[in-house]
Amino acid sequence: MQALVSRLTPSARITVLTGAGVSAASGVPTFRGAGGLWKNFRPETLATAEAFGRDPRLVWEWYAWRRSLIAACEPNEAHLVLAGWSRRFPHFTLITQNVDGLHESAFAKALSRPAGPTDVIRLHGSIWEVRCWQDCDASPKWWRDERATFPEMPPRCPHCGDLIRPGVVWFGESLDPDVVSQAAAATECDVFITVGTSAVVYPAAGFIEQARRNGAFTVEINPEATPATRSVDLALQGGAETILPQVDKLIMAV
Ligand code: BJW
Repeated sequence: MQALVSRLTPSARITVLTGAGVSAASGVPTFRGAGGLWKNFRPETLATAEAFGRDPRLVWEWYAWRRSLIAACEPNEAHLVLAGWSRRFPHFTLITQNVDGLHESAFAKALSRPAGPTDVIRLHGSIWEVRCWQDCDASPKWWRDERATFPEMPPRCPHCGDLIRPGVVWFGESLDPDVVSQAAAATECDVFITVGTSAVVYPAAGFIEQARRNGAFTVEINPEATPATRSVDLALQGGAETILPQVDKLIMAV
């Protein structure tokens, strides 16, 4: 751990990539592994555009269930430490695959201000945003809608009356190219820490290797081994909510 702490200096360019594991201690289920969502639900029936086209009601019921579950969750110590680092380190970038909004809530809680658009690079969108399924001209590209349940299922676009869809990135869909560019630029860093991701979903998983090629000291924080474990410079085995506060405490003591 000291090998990491000694590199977390005010001049260091620090990038953190998070996945579902960072929210596990908040009560948000992960996708893979024991208790993961994909144990009970098949991704291809719920997290693809084809699935939505086939059965939008089923897909929306799953997202409405997850919205209610996440609405009852609070950011944990891992989210709060990372929000604190964004203030402590001048060259800090946070990239997340998570759609739950808990990093943003942690900014509000730890820094007493809402998260700005550059505070969190969200690769896979947000569960709290929606889009018109037809991308109708009258509607914005996406908008926030934080209702956990909708009076009509599946919910409809207030502008054209067609369906709306969750504002997340499903399998087979392209990520927002601007967002990918921002994340790729952040792999030009001195320290790259991957936290709570199984490192199997691309392009996110590729950023770890990209950072290593760019000369970063790479670190993984995860209770389980992943495909990235053997290639990182340092693998810290444990929960993000335990390890990150430990690292933070050591930084304070320096
Ligand atoms: C803890 C913990 C604790 C537990 N503390 N840790 C290159 C190679 C191969 C395939 C591809 C490739 N490029 C693209 C692909 C295809 C595909 C892909 O990657 N497939 C692989 C699965 C094989 N990628 C895509 O389709 C992407 N699109 C794309 O690349 O567009 C270009 C393109 C277009 C057309 C064709 C091909 C390419 C889009 C990916 C979108 C992913 N979407 C989801 C759903 C989001 C919406 C929603 O939430 O409903 O995103 S899937 C799901 O996986 C979600 C997550 O963000 C993502 C990653 O999961 P994550 O975060 O890693 O979670 P888990 O559950 O997997 O892992 C949790 C980890 O936490 C575990 O390791 C635990 O041990 C750990 N943990 N407790 C710390 N307390």
